[in-house]
Amino acid sequence: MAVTARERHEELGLSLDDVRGMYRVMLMTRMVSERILQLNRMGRTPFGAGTDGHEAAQIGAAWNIRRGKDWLVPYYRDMGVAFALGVTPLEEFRMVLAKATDEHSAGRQILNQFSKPRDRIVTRSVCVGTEFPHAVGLALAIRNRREPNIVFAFGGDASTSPGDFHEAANFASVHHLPVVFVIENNLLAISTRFEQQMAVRNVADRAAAYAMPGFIADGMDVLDSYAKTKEAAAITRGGGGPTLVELKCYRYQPHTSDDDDSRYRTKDEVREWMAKDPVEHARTYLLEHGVTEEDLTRVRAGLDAEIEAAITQAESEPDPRPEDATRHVYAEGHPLPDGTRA
Ligand SMILES: Cc1ncc(C[n+]2csc(CCOP(=O)(O)OP(=O)(O)O)c2C)c(N)n1
Repeated sequence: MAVTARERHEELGLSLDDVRGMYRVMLMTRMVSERILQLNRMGRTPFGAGTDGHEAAQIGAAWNIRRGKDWLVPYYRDMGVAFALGVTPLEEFRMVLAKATDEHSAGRQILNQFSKPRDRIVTRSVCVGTEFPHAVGLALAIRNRREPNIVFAFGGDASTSPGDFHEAANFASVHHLPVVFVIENNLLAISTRFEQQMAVRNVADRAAAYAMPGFIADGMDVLDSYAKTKEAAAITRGGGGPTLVELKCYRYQPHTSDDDDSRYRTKDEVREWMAKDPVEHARTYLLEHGVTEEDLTRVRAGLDAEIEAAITQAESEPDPRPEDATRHVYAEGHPLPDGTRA
C-alpha cells in the first residue's frame, strides 16, 4: 500500500474540521471588523480598531489556549483571539456601542478591552505594554498555587519597547514563570515603522536577552502561527519557563477609525500585503483539501445572519444610565468614616 505524505494540519495534530473551525473564526473576525468600520463611517459607532490582516496570527496562536484553564491577557487588537475563546459578535457589538449590557466593562472601556472572569480573560489598560507585568504577576500566582495552566500575554511589536515589557520578561525568566509572550508584529506602531522603534531585526531576537526561547511565525498563515505557538507553549507547559512567539503580520485598516494612514504608508505597500490575505489563504487551503465552495458559502451566510442580528439586538439595548457612572469604578459597600456604606 502506498504511504501518502501527511498533510500539514495532520502533522500538527489537527483535523480538517479543526482548520474549518479556525477559518470560521477568522472570517467572523474579518466580517465584524469591517462592519465596525462601516458603522463608524455611518455615524453609528464612535470608534473602531480594525483586526484585518491579523486573523491568522491571532486565531492560530489562540487555538493553543485551553479555554477556562489557561489565562489570557489580550491587547486591544485581539478581537480574533477573543472570538477563538468564545466571545460572540453580540458581546462585541455591545462593547462597540458601549451598552449597559456589555458584560466586559458595562460600557466603561473602549472596544476590545476584554474581561471575562469565567473564561480567564483578564482586562488590561489601553496603555501599551502594561499587560505584561500583570500577566507575569498572574503567572507567579498560578505557579505558587501549583495550577497546571499557563498564561498567554499578547501585545503588538511596539508594546515590547516600553520598560514594562523588559521588566516583565526579566522577572519571568529569573523566576522561571509559566507565561508565553505572543507578539503580533504588524511592522507599525500607528505611524512609527518597525525600524524606527527597535534596532533588532526581529522582536523574537529580544528573547535571548532574557534566556527565553524565541520563535518566529508567518503570521499570515494560520497553521504556521498555530505551530510556532504550540512549540512555545509546549516548553512553557512542560516547566521550561517563559517563551516568546513573534507573529509577522500586517494591519490592513488604519490604526483606528481616527487615523489617516495615507500619511505614513503607500497604497502599493498595502496591496502587496493584501496579496497574502490570511483569510483567503486559509480558504484556499480548505478548498485544496476537499472542503466545497458551497460549504464555505454556507459558513459566510451563517456568519452574516449572526452578525446582522447581533447589531440589531445590541443597538436596541439600553445605554448606561448617568446615575450609574461610578459603578464598577470604585469599590461598593465598604464602610465610610461616618458609619454609612459607599
Ligand atoms: C504607554 C502608551 N504610549 C502610547 C500610546 C499610544 N498608542 C496607542 S496604540 C500605539 C501603537 C502600538 O503599536 P503596537 O504595539 O505595535 O500595536 P498595533 O496597534 O500596531 O497592533 C500607541 C503608540 C499608548 N496607548 N500607551
